[in-house]
Amino acid sequence: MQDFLAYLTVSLLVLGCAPSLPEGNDRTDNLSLGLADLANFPIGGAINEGRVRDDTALLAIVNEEFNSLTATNDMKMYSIARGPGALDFTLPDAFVDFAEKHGKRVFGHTLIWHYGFPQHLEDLEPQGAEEFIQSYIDTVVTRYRGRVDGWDVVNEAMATRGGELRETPWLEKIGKDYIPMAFRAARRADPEAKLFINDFNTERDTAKLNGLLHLVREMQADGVPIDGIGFQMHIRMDTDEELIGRSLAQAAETGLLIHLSEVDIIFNRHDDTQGGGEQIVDEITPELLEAQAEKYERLAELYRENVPPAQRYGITFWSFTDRDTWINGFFNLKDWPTLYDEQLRKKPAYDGFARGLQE
Ligand code: 9MR
Repeated sequence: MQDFLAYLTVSLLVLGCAPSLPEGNDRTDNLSLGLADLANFPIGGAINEGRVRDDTALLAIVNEEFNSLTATNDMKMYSIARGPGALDFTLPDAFVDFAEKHGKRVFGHTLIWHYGFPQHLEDLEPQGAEEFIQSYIDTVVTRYRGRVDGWDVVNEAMATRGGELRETPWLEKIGKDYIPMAFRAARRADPEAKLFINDFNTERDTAKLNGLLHLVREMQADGVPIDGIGFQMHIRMDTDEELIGRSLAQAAETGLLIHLSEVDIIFNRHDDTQGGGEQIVDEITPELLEAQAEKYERLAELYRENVPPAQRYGITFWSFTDRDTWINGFFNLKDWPTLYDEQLRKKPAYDGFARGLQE
């Protein structure tokens, strides 16, 4: 152990940095520094337990690089409220056990979302919908009390574009109150868990960000327990960097935690709808990979420049390999949005992001 510590100290001196090893992060088998070691805030990845269970290469990345994990789908309502019967905790239990076993912070995604609205709830009247939200959140959040550090309580509450609320079955049945109701239920079930509202395109759609921040400020004024704002941060190579910085700074003015919750960076375009991709880059080149590295570097810097240290909940990558990325299937594209290539080798993007954490 002495030798190991001496070696580690020398390595850190050689590298000119002195990161602290996150508690419980099982990195003692490898002396190279992972992203979580380089950052002074948590670095996370999104996975499903079933995907990583038997995939040693993916598991190695998880253990080397991240100290926080989000379930891609394992903790969604459609994975738990599968039918009219009792809730099914097979997938989330396996995920939380897995994350804990590997010493990672667990982030819960997501309690209330329009996508995958359970079919068996479609006929619920307002009262029944309210009761369902309260009891669903109570049961799920209580089950993982003290084990899940934070929750995306409501995901994508805002319309895809602009500043209005999204017309979801929850809004239709309950009205705007479904949002504070969900946060209050989550706080009652776990007073310590950090409660987030999470959305996409808010770094670049100013009207959407303003709408979201208006909602957040209303909640704060009404004493609704909200702790954080998630920027999914599915961005493109041409997403304006100044605008990203301003948006983060504006959100940070609320005093809440800021989570970059689902980061990836694409070369192509889409219209935010399933199958709505527009292939403008057919082939990846070293130049493009280098440009992407710079974008990842800048993103890490923008987070550090615009979010005060106490408000940095962390940066989480969404299906963080080009092999597993959701982008290609969802938008019907061929893209290269992540830090790892299809063979799970580090891309220049990885080094760029690592630089951005340290400068
Ligand atoms: O990556 C996720 C994909 O595997 C699922 O099929 C899909 C529907 O549950 O959700 C994807 O993740 C989304 C996340 O939960 C919310 N923000 C957008 C993400 C990409 O669609």
